[in-house]
Amino acid sequence: MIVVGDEVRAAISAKKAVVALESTIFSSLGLPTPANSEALARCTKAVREAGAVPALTAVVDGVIWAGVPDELVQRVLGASVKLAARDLGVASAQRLPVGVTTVGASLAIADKVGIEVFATGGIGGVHRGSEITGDISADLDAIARHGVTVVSAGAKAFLDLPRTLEYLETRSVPVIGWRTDHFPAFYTQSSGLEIPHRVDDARSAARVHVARRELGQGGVLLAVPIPSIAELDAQRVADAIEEGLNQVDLRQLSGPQVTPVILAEIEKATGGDSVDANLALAENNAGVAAQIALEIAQL
Ligand code: PSU
Ligand code: MN
Repeated sequence: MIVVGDEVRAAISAKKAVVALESTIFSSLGLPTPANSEALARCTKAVREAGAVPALTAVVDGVIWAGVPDELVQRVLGASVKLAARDLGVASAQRLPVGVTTVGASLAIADKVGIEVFATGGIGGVHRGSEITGDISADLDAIARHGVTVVSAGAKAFLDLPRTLEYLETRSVPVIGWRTDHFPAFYTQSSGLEIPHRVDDARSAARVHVARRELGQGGVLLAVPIPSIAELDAQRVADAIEEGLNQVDLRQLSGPQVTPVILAEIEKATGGDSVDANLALAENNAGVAAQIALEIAQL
């Protein structure tokens, strides 16, 4: 069963701006405690200050929430079961006590309840070595399928970014730079990879969203670089990623176990700076998403 939180339901029916949020990033799988709850607080504040309503998605006691009520948020923050879109129906039918949503799961929920803008830190994508493992995040197909504008600082830093962009092209997902011509690299502003489109303000992003909706096409990936003040050193990040990927190899990890382990290694290797950067970019994305949601509401 899907339930829309009271405030979110009122906002949707009044055609006001709403921004959906995934919950994996706010759980221990995405960020260490207490950075995870700080991230949620900063993201929801950024959405509200821009004048929109945040809709946190998660599953609690088998209920699929769009707009988790305050009294359930602590349970979501403490969750350790990650739910992709394919897991939602099972989690609901089997009354899973608590699970956090990926980008893809969150988009499925948002689309179902009529939320058109979503924010996160970084999306999943094509993993390095995918030609062997076949590991391509279901987030990419979810963006293609659901008519939601996805605001992120690109994809997770340790992915195969060129192949991720190729895959998005294959699935007809427009990748649009926010005030940039290059795909961001999560912890750094640019991967050096060119992307085909750019917008320089929220109104322009909203117009693209509406044009796609008229065409009956799916979602858009809006790639927003990390604020320059929060950017990490590219070489340091590359070294840290190397370290994380080694761990994954050594421990022979695969599937959903990969991300949490690599993120933890990057945190270790950067002395915690990666966490600060992650919070800054997520907060920034939430604010940009809220501005776009407001513009869409006005068009
Ligand atoms: N980006 C991060 N940390 C994360 C994720 C993304 O920096 O934890 C999460 C998001 O919820 C995303 C998911 O949707 O990982 C993708 O997981 P997978 O690669 O297993 O599809
Ligand atoms: Mn995967």
